[in-house]
Amino acid sequence: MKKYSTLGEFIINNQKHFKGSSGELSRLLNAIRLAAKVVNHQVNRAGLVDILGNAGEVNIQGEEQQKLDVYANEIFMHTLINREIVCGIASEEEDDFVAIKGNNGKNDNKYILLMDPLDGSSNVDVNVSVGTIFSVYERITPEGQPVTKDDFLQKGNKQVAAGYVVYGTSTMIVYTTGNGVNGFTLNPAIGTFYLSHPNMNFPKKGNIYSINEANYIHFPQGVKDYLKYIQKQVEKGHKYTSRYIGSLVSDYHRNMIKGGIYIYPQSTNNPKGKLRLLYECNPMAFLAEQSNGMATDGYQRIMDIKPTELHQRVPFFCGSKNMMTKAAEFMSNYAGDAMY
Ligand code: AHM
Ligand code: MG
Repeated sequence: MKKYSTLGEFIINNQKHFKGSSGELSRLLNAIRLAAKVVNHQVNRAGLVDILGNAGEVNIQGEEQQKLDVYANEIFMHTLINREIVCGIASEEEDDFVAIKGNNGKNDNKYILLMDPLDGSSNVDVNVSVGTIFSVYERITPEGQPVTKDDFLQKGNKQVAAGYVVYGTSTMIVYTTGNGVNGFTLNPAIGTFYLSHPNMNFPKKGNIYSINEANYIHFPQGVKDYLKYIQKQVEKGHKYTSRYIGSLVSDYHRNMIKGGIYIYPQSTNNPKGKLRLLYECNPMAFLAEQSNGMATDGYQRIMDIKPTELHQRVPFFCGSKNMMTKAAEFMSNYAGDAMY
């Protein structure tokens, strides 16, 4: 691999590693790359809404403004549908999955895609990073037939590819096809993503914990005990620090680079947690496991959970192995509370 490869070059190069590859996955990743650039452009204009018009209003160019999460959903849906490269899409923004027919009325494509088109979108108003999360599976229904819900309710361990786009101080695509994790940074001047973070890995030892601690009183006892353990370690002089953006992609991205744990547990006010198994937790879990990290619901591996519904929520623990192992120890003391 050349040192400064672009995402386009990298995708083509990577295709060679898949025996008998038809190039379908490469085309799918290329479509995501394109949609990401379009959404990035719009996210960067978010600060101008007061000038160009608020969501639902008509701006001075006579265009109706849309909420950014609705816009991102439309861009990703249209890009993938127009290119006829997937047979079905499920999105956090849609009530049900969408089955896609090709021009011939059939669907011969083999992949389905699940996504959260703009995660953490409430952060847009305050100029904080947001992200797109995606997850790819091979269909289980025969090619040529319409997809069914079963195609989407596969365990995370069946994922073929997963990744995210982070629209931050720079815009990046980070993804895996099951062969490690690589990150690409957008050069906005020419609209090209360059391989900037090859072979990303969680540091062996993390020291950042990311959790919405305002909910402490509602947390399971295992989480409370783990947080107290960390704080006692700090008292003894160990260097732990708390960082919580409230934007999963950004919190995950920082923790993968610097080492840390992200926790969104079940709680008395959110008995199943908040995050969605299919659109958020499974893709992040695949990335974590491909980069020397771990992801569980506090007790079991996220990617082994059999989904029962599209918008299912699960508690989510994800990060560096040392912190995940310690958190699991505290959780296991209350394994009887495991039901959620
Ligand atoms: P969303 O899909 O409605 O944007 O919610 C998901 C977001 C995550 O990005 C973030 O980690 C979490 O919700 C923050 O939740 P909270 O504000 O309860 O801490
Ligand atoms: Mg979300």
